Amino acid sequence: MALKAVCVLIGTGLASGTVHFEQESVSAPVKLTGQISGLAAGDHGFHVHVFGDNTNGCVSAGPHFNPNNKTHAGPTDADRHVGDLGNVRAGEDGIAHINITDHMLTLNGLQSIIGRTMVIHEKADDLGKGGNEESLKTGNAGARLACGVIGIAG
Ligand SMILES: [Cu+2]
Ligand SMILES: [Zn+2]
Repeated sequence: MALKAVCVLIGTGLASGTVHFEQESVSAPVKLTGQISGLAAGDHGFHVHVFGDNTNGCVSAGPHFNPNNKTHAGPTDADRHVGDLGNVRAGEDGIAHINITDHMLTLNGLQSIIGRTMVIHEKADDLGKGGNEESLKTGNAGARLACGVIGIAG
């Protein structure tokens, strides 16, 4: 039976959206679909952060989900944070359509992302190639525009 999850992202500004997650079997890749609106046109960093805590807004979600103690990178890199999904691109209408298949995320087991937080950022993620220390932690993606806790979906 497929595992399903959902995340509603909200913030203090205009950005908001919904992301659906589906995993066909326990070791299958995770498919993400949905959209985020209210964005500036262009690329925006998109990650799973470690804590499902939004008590002080998106800041409380902590750093990128990184159970294997790697440095920050892009979604196609072998060594990356589990939460590193790279960028999503908003069009001139301010909407980013999400259609990602990721082989490192999982909705089950010890490294499950359920109960953690999805964050959309102000700026593009440099995927660890920015040439400075921050690039290897956050990708220099800037402020957290909107976020939400990933929950089990029916
Ligand atoms: Cu992030
Ligand atoms: Zn990262």
